[in-house]
Amino acid sequence: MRRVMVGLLVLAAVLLGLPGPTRARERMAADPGAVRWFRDARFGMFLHWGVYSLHGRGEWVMNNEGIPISEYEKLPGRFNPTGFQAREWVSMAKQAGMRYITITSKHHDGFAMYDSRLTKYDIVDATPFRRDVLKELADECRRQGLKLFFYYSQLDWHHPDFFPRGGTGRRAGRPDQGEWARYKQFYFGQVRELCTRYGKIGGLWFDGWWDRPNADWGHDELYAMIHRLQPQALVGNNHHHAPFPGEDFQMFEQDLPGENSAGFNRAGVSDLPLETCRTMNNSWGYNAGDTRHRPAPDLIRYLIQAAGRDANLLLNTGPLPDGRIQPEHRERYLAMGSWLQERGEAIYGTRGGPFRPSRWGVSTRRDRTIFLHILNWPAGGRLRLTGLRAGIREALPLRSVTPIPVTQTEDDVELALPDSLRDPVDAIVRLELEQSAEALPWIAGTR
Ligand code: H79
Repeated sequence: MRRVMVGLLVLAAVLLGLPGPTRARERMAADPGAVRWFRDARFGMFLHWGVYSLHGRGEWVMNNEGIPISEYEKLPGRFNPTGFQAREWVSMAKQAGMRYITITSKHHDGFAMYDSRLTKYDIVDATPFRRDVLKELADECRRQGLKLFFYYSQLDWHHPDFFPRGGTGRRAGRPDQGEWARYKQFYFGQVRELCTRYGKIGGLWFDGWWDRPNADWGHDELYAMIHRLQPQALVGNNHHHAPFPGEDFQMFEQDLPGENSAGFNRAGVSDLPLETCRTMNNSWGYNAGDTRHRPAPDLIRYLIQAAGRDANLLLNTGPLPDGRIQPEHRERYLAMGSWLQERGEAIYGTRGGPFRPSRWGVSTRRDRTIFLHILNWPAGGRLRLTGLRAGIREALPLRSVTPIPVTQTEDDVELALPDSLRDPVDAIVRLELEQSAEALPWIAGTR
């Protein structure tokens, strides 16, 4: 009887179009297939590009140098990136082995890099260039099979209704008044534009929440709107806290998951898909004075370190004001691409583990294979691992059929690594197991 009643109630809810429990849940998360795609992708390109690029002193220049809106608003008139070609950017990302691109649709300066109908402060209405670069990128990504994510800054140093003011953007010269509700409507509207005008997108990447942690941002409603308009889009937010309800991935900035060298990565590591974003030098937006670019081998090892922690790497570049990618960055992306061309099978489509990251290196896994990424060569080439509760059929170098001597006892695995395997970037060993490696729990791995 009770079951019948419940059934009738559910039926009534469906007929009345009420958001029943399953529907509500559907709207709270991205499609599982898209989430799996994201986990498999492992490598993406981050692009910080805006009118700030003209100054060549990073994307925070307006705030850091106290440039008032009246001055800053002159920048768009000079923004004419005739060297921009979506095809070149996307081809380069592809050659780098990247599976997606995340680009700033609006950074903290409030300037929209797409044709927003909600403001004239955008690339089509306010620059001599007059082209919607997000549209061109979206079309090109579709053509070349990459996914496109939009970075969107919830923080806005330009909008008059971003009030009460937060911790930054206080020297923009705005009067001390404004209607938060109006700002909220504006920013929801811009997010809606991004979800309705560029075809299927990979997801949204929010930033700037931390400027006003106690403000009413309307996240539940915002995330539900995105999931309703774009069921395959993943939502992430760079708020540096444990994920909020409705977020589909957890991100880290300038740190591997679990580490906190930047000082603001105190949140623990959740069960959601993970992504860490990083700069090549020390700037997000183009910075002419920042010429200390990390060497390509370090960047490759960072990608491996991320994969070993089950995280994607979103590796940034700040394109030049004329639309070209800095040659130093292009070089490094391409070097990563050729490494991945050879060893991508130990990165793409894998999950981190089962061995916890350790001094010797990290591990990744897929099906019945564990890939050991040996980043620091063990003394005498003898690698000892403990705690693996699965039989090893065979140990092999990644691209060879010559077995590596392995002894396995109840608790110990010992590998005698041949010197020929030594590699200053990453020596990869395949452990072929008698069972699937995917269900194994994380293992401490070393004594
Ligand atoms: O878009 C790039 C940067 O412009 C933006 N996020 C990346 C992806 C960024 N904004 N700030 N930072 C990076 C670092 C500084 C964060 C701080 Fe705070 C904001 C320091 C003080 C306020 C949040 C709150 C972190 C510490 C306290």
